[in-house]
Amino acid sequence: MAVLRGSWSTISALRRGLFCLKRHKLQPATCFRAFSTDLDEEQPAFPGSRSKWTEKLEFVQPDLYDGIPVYRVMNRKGEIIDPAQDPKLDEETCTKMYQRMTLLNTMDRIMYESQRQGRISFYMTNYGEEGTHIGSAAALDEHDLVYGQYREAGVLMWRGFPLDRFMNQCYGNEGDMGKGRQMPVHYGSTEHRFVTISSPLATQMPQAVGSAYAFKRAQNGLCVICYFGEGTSSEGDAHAAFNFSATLECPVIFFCRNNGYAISTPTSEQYRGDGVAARGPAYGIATIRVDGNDVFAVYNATKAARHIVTSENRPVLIEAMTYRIGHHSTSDDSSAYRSVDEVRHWDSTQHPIARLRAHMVSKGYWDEAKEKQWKDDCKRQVMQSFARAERRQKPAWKAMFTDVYDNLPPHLKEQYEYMEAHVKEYEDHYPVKNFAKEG
Ligand SMILES: Cc1ncc(C[n+]2csc(CCOP(=O)(O)OP(=O)(O)O)c2C)c(N)n1
Repeated sequence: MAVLRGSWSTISALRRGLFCLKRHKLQPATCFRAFSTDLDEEQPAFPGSRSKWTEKLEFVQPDLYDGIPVYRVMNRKGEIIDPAQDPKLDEETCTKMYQRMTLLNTMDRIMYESQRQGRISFYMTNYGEEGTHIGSAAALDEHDLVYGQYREAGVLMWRGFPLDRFMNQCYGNEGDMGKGRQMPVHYGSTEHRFVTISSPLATQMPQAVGSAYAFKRAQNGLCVICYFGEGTSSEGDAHAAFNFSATLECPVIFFCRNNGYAISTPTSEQYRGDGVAARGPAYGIATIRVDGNDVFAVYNATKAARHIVTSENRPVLIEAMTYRIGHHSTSDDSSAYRSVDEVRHWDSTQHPIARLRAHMVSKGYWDEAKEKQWKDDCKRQVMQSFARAERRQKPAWKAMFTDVYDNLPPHLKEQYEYMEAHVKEYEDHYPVKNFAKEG
């Protein structure tokens, strides 16, 4: 082998080659060629590239290819297109999927209305994206760690986070684990392996990679899933997370919900490339684009992704194409930037819930009678939970100070004493009876 000629430089080339061999699981011939001076003429040996020489002066054009295809299992009517792709989920699993998707939908309706009536300060609905939540959550191990953005309540719902805890958090009452210190929909639960939501976009992404690296070191066979919107993928932190996950070879699934809008900014104004998926290969990340309104396609893709990330210790990127049917949040009015017809189209022809229901009806898993009974039951559950949350007191104001540090620092102690005196003096001006006494 030409590369073995010479002395010291050869040995170091060999060591580099062996390292490269191990790292990239390459065959010796492929690997050593990269360090052979003789063969440099045939193939460039620059560190960090895998290309061939060319004498054509040509720019790589972004529209060279048709775009990454969208993987699907069902058509719009809920029919399986290729039987080999049917996940063959049993009646119980399909029913659980359908019930969680519709429960989420019902909770969204009631909470959205309650915000409009001034009962809670803020809310974000998940309309149209139910398939991305339930399909992915169902394919994970319940101990896998979830980092969400804010529009992934269905993942928590799949894991059994009770309705009362959703409501308590949105009401910021004394039953809220965060004691009212976060905005509504900023859920978190250690028990359900769901890291508390952070408002600043992409915060969760480098953090998810850090957790995945820890999982890799612990060799616990688990993975991390990190959800984010396509708008968030433009944040610097998203790029840092992608690159770190690939270079550190971390078991993390990046799950992008591409719902067409970052508040009022449509995807056509967010990027010029082939969506978010096209960035995956550029970072050395295995990537798939999937129909996010097809719960089975999301399930299959996430299951396969989980297998790759846990067995090979490397990241995977899933771009789930979907559509945000609701407004961005209760602070938004989407009729200002998109047409009612556009929304109606997605709602009436592409809805993930309707698609799953059509499939279940064809299998004999679901019918009109079950639908009616479940609808009533679902609404009753949500209304009862909502009424319970509304009746509960607000957390004790003292918890603002006492439930942060183990030992209260002097500057907070001073503020605490000031507030205590203030509330006492102006007791009649504050709704103190609505607040618990002790935190
Ligand atoms: C760092 C940062 N910049 C801006 C915002 C304001 N903001 C909140 S949500 C949002 C749009 C995010 O869009 P996307 O990631 O596509 O998620 P979607 O809301 O569509 O689910 C923006 C700009 C923020 N929360 N954090």
